[in-house]
Amino acid sequence: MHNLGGTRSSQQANHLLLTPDTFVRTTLPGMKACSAIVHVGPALGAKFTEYTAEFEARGELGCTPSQRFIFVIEGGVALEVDGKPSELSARSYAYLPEGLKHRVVATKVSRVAVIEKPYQALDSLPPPDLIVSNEDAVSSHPLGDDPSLQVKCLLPDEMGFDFAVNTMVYQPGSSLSMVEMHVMEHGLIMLEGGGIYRLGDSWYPVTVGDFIWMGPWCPQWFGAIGKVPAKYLIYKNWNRHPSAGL
Ligand code: UGY
Ligand code: MN
Repeated sequence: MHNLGGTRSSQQANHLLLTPDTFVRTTLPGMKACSAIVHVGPALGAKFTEYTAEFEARGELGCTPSQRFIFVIEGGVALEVDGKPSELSARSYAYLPEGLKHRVVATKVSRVAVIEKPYQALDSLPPPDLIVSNEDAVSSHPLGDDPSLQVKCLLPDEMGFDFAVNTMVYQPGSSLSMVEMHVMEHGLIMLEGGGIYRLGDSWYPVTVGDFIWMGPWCPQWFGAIGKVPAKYLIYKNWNRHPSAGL
């Protein structure tokens, strides 16, 4: 359905909304029986790359020169490090430090969010180690003093990590308490429900399956609408001086 050229997708100077009707699939080097919907990357000015990998059963991801974070949206994959496999089911995730040889092979038809970013080392600290976990094993905390907005930090609160990935769950009718404007950029995948996202000077209806990139200082606000909670997976650069890497 061409919808007469209409779409909710929008590309602006400091933000991007991508809706599934505009997704284009590609194959990245090393992928087998797997394709990537590249959501954002350096071509747009982002300092990270995020894509959804869609696997056939026994499909495989290629390798990356960067550190990598994977989150299983649907299905299941085997992560192999040093010949040892770990089974990752829905909501499982892994942090793979830069240079760690690994394989990600789907055990069934799967969708996996993939975030890759060149590591910004600190002289004072060694880089982080491999993490394999599941969102269900992480406890949540309210954002500010609002219990209707719960956050789970999937990576430890340690300076060694130069990015954070969180899930945020909004009960219907709840919202961010302020319009945020901050140095960090975001990559966001709507996992459940929907609502209204303010990005820059526009307000967008958003729903499960959408992707959003917010550039540094992009004004942002979200309110959950509907009968089910809204949930998203959100990346941000973190723990580094704003001038680092210049
Ligand atoms: O972590 C964050 O900056 C988060 N509160 N931003 C957002 O949800 N748009
Ligand atoms: Mn934010």
